[in-house]
Amino acid sequence: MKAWRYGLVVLLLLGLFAWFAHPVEAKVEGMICEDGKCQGDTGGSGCDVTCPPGNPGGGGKKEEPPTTPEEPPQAGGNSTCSLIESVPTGDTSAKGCPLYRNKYFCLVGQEKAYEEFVVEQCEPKTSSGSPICTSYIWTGTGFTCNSDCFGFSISAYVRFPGFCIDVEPYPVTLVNYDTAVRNSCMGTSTGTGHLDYKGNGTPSDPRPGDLRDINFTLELRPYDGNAYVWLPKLPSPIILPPADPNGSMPYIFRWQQASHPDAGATIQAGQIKGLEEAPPDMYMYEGRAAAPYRLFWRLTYERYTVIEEERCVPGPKRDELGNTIYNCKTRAGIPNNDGHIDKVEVDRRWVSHQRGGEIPASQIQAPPHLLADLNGDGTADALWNWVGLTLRRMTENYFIEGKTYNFGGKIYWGVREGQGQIGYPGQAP
Ligand SMILES: [Ca+2]
Repeated sequence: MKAWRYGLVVLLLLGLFAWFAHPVEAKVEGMICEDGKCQGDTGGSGCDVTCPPGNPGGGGKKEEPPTTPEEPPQAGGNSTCSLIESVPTGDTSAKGCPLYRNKYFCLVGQEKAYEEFVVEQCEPKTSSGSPICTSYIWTGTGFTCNSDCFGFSISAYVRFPGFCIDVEPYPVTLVNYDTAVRNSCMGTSTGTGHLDYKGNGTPSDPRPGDLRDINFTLELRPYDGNAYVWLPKLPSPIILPPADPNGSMPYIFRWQQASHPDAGATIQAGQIKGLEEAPPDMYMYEGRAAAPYRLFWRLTYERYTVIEEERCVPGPKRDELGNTIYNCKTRAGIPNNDGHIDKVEVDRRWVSHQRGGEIPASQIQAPPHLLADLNGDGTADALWNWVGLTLRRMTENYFIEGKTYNFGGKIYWGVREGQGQIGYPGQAP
């Protein structure tokens, strides 16, 4: 094993130890708080008194993305690793969380290596000790989170939102020709499950503690706004910061090799639905793009609440020894105390409540290809949004042309030999 690999393993193990040793999952960034504390939640729920009131989503620590193509990693320096496989071991950690064996592909300079680490995936806990999402149902476009942790069952479905990679020239470019990609239109999505009423009473005759108008909302927000593009024969991934879709300069790169089968292009345009404008027998490079997302949850409801106030009520209070105590006057102007302070019901009404927070990606039971370990430390930092990818063709001046493509997270690109050719691909010379 080479020295840098020892270093990498030690670093990862140290990171894992720090992760196990500190209850980091107890602190969830971006809690929604009420009156400076979190409604109904206790330690381990992700709520604590340090979260600022009414300020969800702030303060999350940013993870460093993998080294960008412009700054290729040097041997002995930082490495880039990507999670390629995550398999449940069948065992659980000391904390009772399921253990997964994660396999990584790591790159340091020209050196390649596979690394394996066992990590745990815990769900955030509520005050009742249950995870926010008791179970997940993953579909091609999003997922359902079923929750039993609030004292009743409620589900919400959220789709992955759309995001755009603007491309030019597309779908065919030339060898050694300026080719452009740009990240724009990255969206946010929410999905809400609803219950009208939960409790022992009815909407017209409620009992104290009954809940109504319960909304459980999931929200997918961009992790940092960056999009990741992997293209064959190019330094990958290309990490694209968010751009203004109306004329912002894109990232420019050049292919050095035409998309022939001997260069790894094995699919022909005619086999790809939606690429009818390219010559059907032309071989295309196959790449992919995704954007990392964070998952947030929110529960809003009204609780039927007995409102009490301290009042002076007639008669004495008795203490533990049976003594009678008068400590207030029921009317102004009388010489002696004739009553005692006690809590008195003054009203019954519906009171709004809200709770929420982030479900860290490391605690989401998701298929491995959806878990984004952006810094290669063995812990997922985000969810990969593949399905929301739309490719938008740009004009040569980098304005949106109107033509779009959707290949479910894939990017097909044809690259022709450019010698002797003048003008843009697709145009007659
Ligand atoms: Ca990570």
